[in-house]
Amino acid sequence: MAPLTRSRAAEGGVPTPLMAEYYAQRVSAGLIIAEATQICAEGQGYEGTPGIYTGPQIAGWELLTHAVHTCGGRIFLQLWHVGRISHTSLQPGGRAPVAPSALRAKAQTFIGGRYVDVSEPRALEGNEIPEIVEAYVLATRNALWAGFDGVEVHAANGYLIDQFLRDGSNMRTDEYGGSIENRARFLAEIVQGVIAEAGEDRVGVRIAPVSAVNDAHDSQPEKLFTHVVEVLDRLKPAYLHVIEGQTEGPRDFDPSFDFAALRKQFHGTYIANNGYTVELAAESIAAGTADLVAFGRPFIANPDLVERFRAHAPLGSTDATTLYGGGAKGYTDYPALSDTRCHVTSGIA
Ligand code: 8OZ
Repeated sequence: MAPLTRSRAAEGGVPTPLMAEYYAQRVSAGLIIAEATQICAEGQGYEGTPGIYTGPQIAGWELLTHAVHTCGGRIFLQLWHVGRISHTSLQPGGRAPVAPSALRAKAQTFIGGRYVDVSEPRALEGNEIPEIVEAYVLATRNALWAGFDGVEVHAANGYLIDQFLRDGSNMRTDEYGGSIENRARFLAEIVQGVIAEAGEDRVGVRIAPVSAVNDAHDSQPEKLFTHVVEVLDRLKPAYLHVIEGQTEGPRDFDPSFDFAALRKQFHGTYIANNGYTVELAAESIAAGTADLVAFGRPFIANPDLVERFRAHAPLGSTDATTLYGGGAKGYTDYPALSDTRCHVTSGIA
């Protein structure tokens, strides 16, 4: 199950028993990658997203991972810093969001149930960068403490790491900007630090080489991501998770990009994602163009997606009005075909 932002955390970015129930309903996925979760206060860009840097947040996650494990599941946490995809009203002290360079993204975020333009960011000082790398390491320690089986570094979708990678958002003249090697340094330092904390087999990395979401763009994406995957292959995370098209959009967003070549470059597990049908997933695994396929959006309305695939049963459709924020409606109330799911609420509510 791919990470899905649902914006239902409580005040202070604290995960709730309702979130535990939602994930416990979906344990038949095999491996769940939990929603993008900010590693520090500055890393938040949307209302209602959870964090993994305070005591109450860790306690909330602990209850959630316990529910998932009790029901027989496995769960990684996706570590997130939004960088410039934020708004002053979500930032500590109402300050500007941080980014590699002071370039405002042509993108929106949601606050108070409405979409608003993101704020103008300020460029990070060189000495602040190691502090953010350290925040990823501490977040990893917190995630393992809270019982997660591992962590996924979110390097996709135009957020902070992706902002460093791409020349459309990184104008730095220090060792974190300019050449492709320099732009990939931030990601490399984070993955190295996170692996040192958790071990190779408990770390994954997600990238979105052709996605233009959140104003992500690069003049040479193929060259950039060839280097990125070369670096990652050396660092040996357990898996590389690749959005092979436009995020939340078409698979064939950039048909010229050679994902098969990227897959061959990486010797660990390759998880393919974006717009797969069960048939295409089976074909890709048989052909060796993927080791695993992650499904995201179909899991929203189909907690028993795997069983439905197996039974060739029709899939339930998603209510677009309850995707972000709110409570149980459109979150934990989607039915399974047969009620064989693990019920955990009474024990933990
Ligand atoms: C949808 C809404 C808000 C954030 C991503 C974390 O695209 C997200 C996200 C998705 O990676």
